[in-house]
Amino acid sequence: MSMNIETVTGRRVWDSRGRPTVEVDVTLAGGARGRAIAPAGASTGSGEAVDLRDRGASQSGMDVTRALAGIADEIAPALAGMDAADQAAVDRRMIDLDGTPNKSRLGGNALIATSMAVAHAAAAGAGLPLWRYLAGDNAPGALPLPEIQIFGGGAHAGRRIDIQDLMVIAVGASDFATALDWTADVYRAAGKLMAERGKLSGVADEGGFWPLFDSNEEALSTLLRAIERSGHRPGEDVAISLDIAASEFGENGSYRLDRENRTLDRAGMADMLLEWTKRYPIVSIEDPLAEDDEAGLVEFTRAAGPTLQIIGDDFLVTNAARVRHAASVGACNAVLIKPNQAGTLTETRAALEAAREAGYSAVVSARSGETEDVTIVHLAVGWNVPQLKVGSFTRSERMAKWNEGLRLAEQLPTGGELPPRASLPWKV
Ligand code: 2PG
Ligand code: MG
Repeated sequence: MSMNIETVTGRRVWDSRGRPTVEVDVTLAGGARGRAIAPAGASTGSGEAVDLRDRGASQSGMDVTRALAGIADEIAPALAGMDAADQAAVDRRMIDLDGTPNKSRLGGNALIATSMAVAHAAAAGAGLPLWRYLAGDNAPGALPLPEIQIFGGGAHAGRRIDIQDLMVIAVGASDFATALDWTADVYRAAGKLMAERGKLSGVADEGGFWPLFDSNEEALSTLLRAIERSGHRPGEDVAISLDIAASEFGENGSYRLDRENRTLDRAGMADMLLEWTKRYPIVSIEDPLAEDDEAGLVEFTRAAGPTLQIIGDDFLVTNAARVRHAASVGACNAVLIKPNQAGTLTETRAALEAAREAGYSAVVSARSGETEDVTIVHLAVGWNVPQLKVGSFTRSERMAKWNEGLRLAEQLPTGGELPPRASLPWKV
């Protein structure tokens, strides 16, 4: 069956925040089809591939007409006739066509939707599920350990609290389905606690409870209480992980905590987080300091790194060169892998390989603006990535991914088995 690309068609669809986004359909000469949708971030790193928006009157500037025009006028003709099985060549063609260092001309949204749709079409042409196609000659991995949000904050909740994601990781679960069961228990317990305290007020962008808290630490202590209430052992069964998303409120080594009406310097910020790791069962912290605070990240990693997972998101933006640099200076010990930060699957994969070479762990991640697209679950399994972050345990753009994991468990020779604990970077 011919794997040559015949058509590439963009379409305007809507994401979980009710904003327009880009969907791409790819057909191959042999008849196979692939489809993918670009997600969108709210707390974006400055080094990410640019999400091309019209900036006109339509949809408050968020419309994607220009990104779709680029697909129709330039990307589709350039990819026509290319071999969909040669992902690297397809992605290289789009990178060259765009011609900018940050994909600002054709848009990272146009490129990633196309790149993923090509992979889907190639997998369909090969008669394989995407995860199996991506694994190639490598043995398929285990399912990734879920990292699931209970409270949203920061840019995903009108900055109601400063820190962005308060999440749990079911570190004691033996399989994927059990990890989801335990998380559902914690989510419900957190909802009851909020209701009892008169603090239940809907959900934030990724489905975690809206954070009606008086301080950042109140959110943390409520999360601990919710784990206890759920009947699971804090730290042993279910641990806490945080995405501070510090670039949102920190610059030049200074961190403004609006909720608490105080400003911390780099050392003060690091001390606050280190203190929390002593008092709460925290196994992972993402973006503890801002993307411009490499010195702070190096110091923090030196202080906490041996027992804590420290993930670079805004700081590393799924970029292989940045990961290599971080490893050379000793900043972070894990990488968030978001395909749309890189802009193509080939570059996403390169960032993951750089992480592996550096001995860094990796977490495949969704964005705060998501859709029914479940490609990232296949990437995590096919590329053997040990962890997956897709937001909370409500809203179908999130549940679609967790549910896809349950389906993949049935296809994997290892069932729903999770990566061995020893392969993860924290001590519990
Ligand atoms: C993050 C993501 C997901 P956003 O910061 O890790 O929580 O948020 O997509 O807004 O960058
Ligand atoms: Mg983040």
